[in-house]
Amino acid sequence: MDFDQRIRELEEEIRRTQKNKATEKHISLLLAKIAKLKREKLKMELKRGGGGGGFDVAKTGDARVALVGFPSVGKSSLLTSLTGKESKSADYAFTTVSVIPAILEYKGAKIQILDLPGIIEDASKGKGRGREVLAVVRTADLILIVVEATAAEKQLSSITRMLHEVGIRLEKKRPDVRISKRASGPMKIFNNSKLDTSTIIAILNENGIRSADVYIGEGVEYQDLLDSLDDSLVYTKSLVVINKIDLIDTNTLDILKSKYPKAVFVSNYIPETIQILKDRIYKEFDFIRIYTKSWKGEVSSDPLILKRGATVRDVCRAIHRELEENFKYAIVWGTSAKYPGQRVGLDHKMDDGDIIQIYDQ
Ligand SMILES: Nc1nc2c(ncn2[C@@H]2O[C@H](COP(=O)(O)OP(=O)(O)O)[C@@H](O)[C@H]2O)c(=O)[nH]1
Ligand SMILES: [Mg+2]
Repeated sequence: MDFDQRIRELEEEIRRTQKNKATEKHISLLLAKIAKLKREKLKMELKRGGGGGGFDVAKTGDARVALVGFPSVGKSSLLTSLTGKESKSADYAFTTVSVIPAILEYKGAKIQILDLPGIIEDASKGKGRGREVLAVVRTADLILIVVEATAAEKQLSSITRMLHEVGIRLEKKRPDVRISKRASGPMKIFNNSKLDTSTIIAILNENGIRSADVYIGEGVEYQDLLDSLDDSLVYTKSLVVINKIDLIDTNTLDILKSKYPKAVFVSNYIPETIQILKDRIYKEFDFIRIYTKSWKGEVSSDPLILKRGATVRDVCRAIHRELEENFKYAIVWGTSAKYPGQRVGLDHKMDDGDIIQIYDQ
């Protein structure tokens, strides 16, 4: 089947349809059909594009960051600035395209950074090796969208559109929709949104769901409902990095800063900006550092890196599988302890910078 053709036809039908209350259901159904086709198309292409060619890189470290942007925006230079590793940008720009991994060590965390070949316009439609690049981007915990200060707006909108096309949702929480399928019986819809319940049922039917308990949260839109039916979507944090600020004047920089208050403004030639970028990357993960103390009383200088909210149980798991099973108690120093040297159990929540001594059987 020609997916693109079918999608275009449906999109054309939507354009032709008057938008009002009476046609809302019809349009939503067309959208559902489009979403389904795009999903099938993406699955097929990911299968085709997956594997080989230097694109599979083992995940190492505490988190993975992908550098995404057009060619020549300075991704490889950024990799070098952040990690000290040469990415031989010129070499592979013209010959092989591959993924270059390097480790950024910051505050004890080891963050894997992937330098990817620049994605060109319409990479999401399969041009160049864009599809494979985007397949790797899907595996990242954080996406750095790198654009040039001189073309920030244009590049940003085009990159975000491409990421959306390949099923990557940026900075967005999963929609507040819960569906538990049942073997038989009628649809039970708990609808707290403004959406029309019969349209919701029609969309679910269109996706092969005929019997289920469905909860739709407040503020859910049709696109959210469609997204919630799509298990190929990934929800990934992102950070916009506006590079080469050395090429623009301070006025232009100020305008950009007010336009993109959350973006990080950098230049590979201004080390302070790279330092700020390292810090912003680290903060995105909300890591906490836990120092272990041996029974001899020596505190490790190399912290364990865990997610905020981690408990003593998570600390045990990070050290050794069996430690949790043989756990007796732990002693904690730091802000999570009521007093220095508090004795705690597996469910005790740790804080950044805490020291822990674990006693097992
Ligand atoms: N002026 C300026 N040039 C840069 C900066 N970063 C990279 N470049 C230059 O931009 C070109 C492309 O850089 P490269 O890192 O290979 O880009 P990539 O294709 O995105 O990996 C090279 O000539 C770099 O020297 C920067 O911060 N400022
Ligand atoms: Mg490069």
